[in-house]
Amino acid sequence: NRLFAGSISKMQAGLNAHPSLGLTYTYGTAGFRTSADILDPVMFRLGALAALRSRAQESLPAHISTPQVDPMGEMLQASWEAHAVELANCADEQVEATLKSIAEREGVDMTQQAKVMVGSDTRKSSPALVQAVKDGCLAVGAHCEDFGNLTTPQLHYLVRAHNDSSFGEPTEAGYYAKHAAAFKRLLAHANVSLPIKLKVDCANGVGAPKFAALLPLLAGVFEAELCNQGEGPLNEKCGADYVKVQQGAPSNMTFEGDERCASFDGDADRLVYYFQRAGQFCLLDGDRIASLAAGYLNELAAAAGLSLDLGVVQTAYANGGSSNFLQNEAKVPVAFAKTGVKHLHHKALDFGVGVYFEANGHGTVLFNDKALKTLEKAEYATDSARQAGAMLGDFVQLINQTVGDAISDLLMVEAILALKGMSTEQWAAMYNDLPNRQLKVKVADRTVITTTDAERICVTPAGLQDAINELVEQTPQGRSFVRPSGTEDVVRVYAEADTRENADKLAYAVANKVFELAGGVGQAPAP
Ligand code: G16
Repeated sequence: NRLFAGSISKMQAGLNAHPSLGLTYTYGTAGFRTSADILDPVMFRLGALAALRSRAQESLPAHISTPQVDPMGEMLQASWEAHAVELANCADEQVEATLKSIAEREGVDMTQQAKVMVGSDTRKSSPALVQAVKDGCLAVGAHCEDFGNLTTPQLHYLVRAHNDSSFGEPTEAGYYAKHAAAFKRLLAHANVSLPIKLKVDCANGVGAPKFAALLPLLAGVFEAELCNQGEGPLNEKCGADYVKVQQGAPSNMTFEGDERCASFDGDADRLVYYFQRAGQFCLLDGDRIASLAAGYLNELAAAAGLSLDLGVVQTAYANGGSSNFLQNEAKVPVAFAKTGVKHLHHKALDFGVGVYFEANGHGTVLFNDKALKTLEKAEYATDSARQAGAMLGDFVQLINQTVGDAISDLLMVEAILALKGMSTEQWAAMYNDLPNRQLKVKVADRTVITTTDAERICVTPAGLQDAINELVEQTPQGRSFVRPSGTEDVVRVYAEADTRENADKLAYAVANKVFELAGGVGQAPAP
């Protein structure tokens, strides 16, 4: 009467090798994020859960990265997040019963084949965590395929391609071939001198070797000089998050004049751009990428004579300058979602073409089924309309629609700039960013902060939102919000205003209110 008859000994052996540490794990914004040395039992259990998820989808492979799991290559479905939390936190003796109960609740047929695909990054902790996943799969009789080092979005691509052959070849080489071919088809319509040149900071992460592997396929069309290729620690003084939060260049990268540069983050799912204007560092973040993509895809749809219902999804972190530009100048509908690509992705599917980007550079463009059908069935009145329709089709191929992908997003940006004949300077001139500042506040228990309205309003602790309102009212073009991080043990504070000085002043005043009303620990925030 046991669920995993015949594999019981493997389950017990797995539990013996990956025993519970008696800790409590939370799923947060994007998976179980904590120190690698306490993740071993979680990865073992998630290996087993991914196998169940695969069986729930009639043997379609599921995957584990950090660790979001889903057979269509998208982020794990919300109900399964709850299962993951339940399984990660039960006692060793309860693991089997918990898996059985999840299988029953989800109607999983345990006689189905199961396949799990796993990838890893360049960190020293990866091999042991991958082994834990493999043991979890083995414990429930599932096949696990280890793809070695990959960027997070490459793994999402592989899972999707494995389950849907129309998406692409389910190999790493297939990923490069698909993206390179679509990029070159688009570039054939551009009137710019080739090759396009770019400097790319790879955050000392897995994006470095993976992007390098793509470059030979783009020879003559696109060249990139790579920095921070793994010689230093991951994300340290480099990478998209550092550049965005510090609003300055990464280390080990020098650039002059209007040279265009970009930064990936450690697992290459985020992308930001920058250059210098009169010696000043100029950031082009996720909001800029969204504005560029939304504007251009709308232009193409109009040229093709198609109505595709394009919209943009942003979070509270979106710069007020970008939201204002999109809504009032570009006349594009904007929806707001909570932080975390899983929330944006979901909301973006409400649009025919859903452009979603977090300001931190994490995002992509989704073409929903209705939009894809419109494209497929389109009848064009003129050759130029037909060409615009074909180019939209090439963007469908170029963009990794499973999840935000720094490599694919970079190619999308470069293609749009080339097709529009737009310089970095002109891209930056689309709208003006309001000066902004992000801070972190350490508190005893960050769950005392609760929010509503896509995290733009703070509900508890009592009095905090009133205090924020008062500070915002005193600040020209002021806006500020606070939210508990879902990946770090801190409260995040965002503020923007008419000037750098006012944005900093507002951010520190709000951070001090958080410290005072939400149980701050250590030193009060100070510039
Ligand atoms: C993850 C999520 C992002 C989110 C970020 C910060 O990024 O995937 O959607 O914006 O964490 O989240 P929080 O403010 O809750 O800590 P990444 O690049 O680490 O996967």
